[in-house]
Amino acid sequence: MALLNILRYPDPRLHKVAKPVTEFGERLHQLVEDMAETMYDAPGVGLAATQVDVHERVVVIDVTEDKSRLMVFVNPEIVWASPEKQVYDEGCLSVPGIYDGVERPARVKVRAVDQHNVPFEVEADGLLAVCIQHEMDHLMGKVFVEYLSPLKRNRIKTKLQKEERELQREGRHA
Ligand code: GNR
Ligand code: NI
Repeated sequence: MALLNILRYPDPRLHKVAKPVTEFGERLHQLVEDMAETMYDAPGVGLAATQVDVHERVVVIDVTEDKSRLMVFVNPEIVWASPEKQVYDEGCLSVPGIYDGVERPARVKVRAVDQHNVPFEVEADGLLAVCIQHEMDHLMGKVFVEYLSPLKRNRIKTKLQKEERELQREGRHA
């Protein structure tokens, strides 16, 4: 059991592309456990391995109120996306304190395996559909602020860089 450090935008490591998982052993099981613990602690409704500086196709999601339904997606692929779109006010644990509207397909069908290499498919709508697409973007090195205008993105970058410098200062003095 361990809490993992979450990378903060604009860390360049958030733009690395994750590789497929090929080994379904103890190391993967530990990663999934630590990612779930980190997501629940944050708290967040999803976490991609990219955000904890592990560049493999692993995602955990739990969109329930009472944190009762952990979903583990290894090597996920979107096999269908609805032509209808929805706009959702997105946030990200790697972009703390920032929320803005992003338009994406309203429903998606995803194929993945779990941490034991057992295949499954889910058809998702609402927040789950948003979250799956948001997490799969992370695996491709994409952060949701890249859907916003360059002006908004630059303001966010400047704000977070300032906060990061402040955190570094506090850390040194602690
Ligand atoms: O916790 C999270 N909430 C959220 C809200 C709206 C749209 C997407 C998300 S995902 C986010 C956790 C996160 O950063 N996952 O990568
Ligand atoms: Ni995110």
